[in-house]
Amino acid sequence: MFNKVATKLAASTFALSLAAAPVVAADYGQWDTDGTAGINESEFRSGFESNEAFNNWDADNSGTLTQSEFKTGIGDNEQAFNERYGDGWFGEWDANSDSALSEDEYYDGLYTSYDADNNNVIEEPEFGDLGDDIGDGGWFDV
Ligand SMILES: [Ca+2]
Ligand SMILES: [Ca+2]
Ligand SMILES: [Ca+2]
Ligand SMILES: [Ca+2]
Repeated sequence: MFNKVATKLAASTFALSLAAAPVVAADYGQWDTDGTAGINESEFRSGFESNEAFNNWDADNSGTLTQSEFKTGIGDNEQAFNERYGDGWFGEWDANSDSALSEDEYYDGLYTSYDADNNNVIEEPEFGDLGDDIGDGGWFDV
């Protein structure tokens, strides 16, 4: 009797771990915190702010990122980054054209890039790329 219950428990634990296997889906749930469908800009910002890439790349701790700080920081991932966001991404994100990205410009640029259909919400399929970029081995994994 006890063995039977234990076996059943083990089986359901196994099933649960299989269901949890897609890491990106689990992350999406962590980012989508307010219960409304999709990730809005403030959820995106809270999710992204725990990522250290911006601070690490900002070598002189000025609070803004120049193109050369970015190039040094991103290293070998520069080409993949340009492919993801488009070759002119730096100029597009630099809303006030001072040749440096503030944190606001950086997050706005990222958010807009991942929101592929421009409806101001990042849905789960759009989150797929972000999950890759911010996860293990992605360029934000610094
Ligand atoms: Ca939400
Ligand atoms: Ca800087
Ligand atoms: Ca700027
Ligand atoms: Ca969208």
